[in-house]
Amino acid sequence: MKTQFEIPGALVEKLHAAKHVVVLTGAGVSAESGVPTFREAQTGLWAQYDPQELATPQAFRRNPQLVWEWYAWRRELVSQAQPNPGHLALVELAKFVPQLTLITQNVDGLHQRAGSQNVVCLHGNIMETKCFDHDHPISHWPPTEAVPPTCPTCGSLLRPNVVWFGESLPMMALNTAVSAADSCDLFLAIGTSALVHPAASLPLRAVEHGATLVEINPQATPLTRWADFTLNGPAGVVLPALLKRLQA
Ligand code: BJW
Repeated sequence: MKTQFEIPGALVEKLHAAKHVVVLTGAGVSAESGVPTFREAQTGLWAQYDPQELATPQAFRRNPQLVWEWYAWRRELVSQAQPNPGHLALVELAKFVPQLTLITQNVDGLHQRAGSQNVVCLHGNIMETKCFDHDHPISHWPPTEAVPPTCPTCGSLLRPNVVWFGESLPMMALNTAVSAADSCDLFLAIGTSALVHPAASLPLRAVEHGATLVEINPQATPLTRWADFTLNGPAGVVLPALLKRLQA
C-alpha cells in the first residue's frame, strides 16, 4: 500500500479502467476554501464549541437562540467561501469516467457552486431552512425580532435544513449513496475523518463489494487500513495532480 503523496501508476490505471467511480467527501475538501472542519484540534469548529450543545435536536430544544445564531454565523462564512481546486478537479473527473456519483457530507454547497451535477447531499444544506416540528421548507418569513423566527405555516421554530446527530438522513439520498457504494468499482474517500455513520460505512460497503478504495487525507483515519491507495495530502493539491496524470 502506498502511503505518500505520489500518484501511483497503478491508481491511474485503475481510474482509466473504472466504469463507476464513487466519491465521498467530507469537511476536509472545503478546508482550503476557508470553511473550518469539525474535528481538528486547532481549527475545527468544535474545538471552540461543544457539538452536543449545537448539533442535536435536544440542544435546539434547550437553547434555540444559541443554535440559530451559530448556524447564522456559519452561513455567513459559507456564503463568503469559494470553491477551491479540489472541488474544481472533481467537476473535471466526472467528465473523465463513464459514471461518477458524488456523495457529500458537507452542507456548504461548494461542490454545486463549482459545477458538480447531481450531488448526493447526505447531511442537508446549511443555506436552507425548515421548521422544527413539521419539516416545512421555508424560504421567506416576515421580518421579526424573534430568534429563531417562527414558521409562517405552523408557528413552530425555524431551524437549518441539516441533519443533526440522532436524526435520519434524507431517505432518497441515503438509498442512492448505498446503492452506488455497492455497485462501484472504485471508491474515493476525500477529506473525511470517517467517524460519523452511516456515511462512514459507505467506503467499507464498497470494499466488501470488491471496489478499490482510495483515500485522500493528510491524516490517517479508520479507513486508512482498508485503503488500496492512500494519498497523504490536501485535496486541493492531490486532486488536481491526480487529474493531470489522468489527462497526460
Ligand atoms: C483534509 C484537509 C484537506 C483536513 N484535504 N482532507 C453506527 C455506529 C455508531 C454510531 C452510529 C452508527 N450509526 C449512527 C450512529 C449515530 C451517529 C454517529 O455516527 N455517531 C458517531 C459520532 C459515533 N449518527 C447519526 O446520528 C446520524 N443519524 C443516523 O444514523 O440516524 C439513525 C440513527 C440515529 C441514532 C442511532 C442510530 C441510528 C446523523 C449524523 C449527522 C451528522 N451531522 C453533522 C452535522 C451536520 C450539520 C452541520 O454542519 O452542523 O455532519 S456532524 C459533522 O460530522 C457533520 C459532518 O458532515 C460529519 C462528518 O465530519 P467530516 O466531514 O468527516 O469532518 P471532520 O472534521 O470529522 O474531518 C475532516 C477530515 O478532513 C479530517 O480527517 C482531516 O484530516 C481532513 N482534512 N484538511 C483533505 N485540505
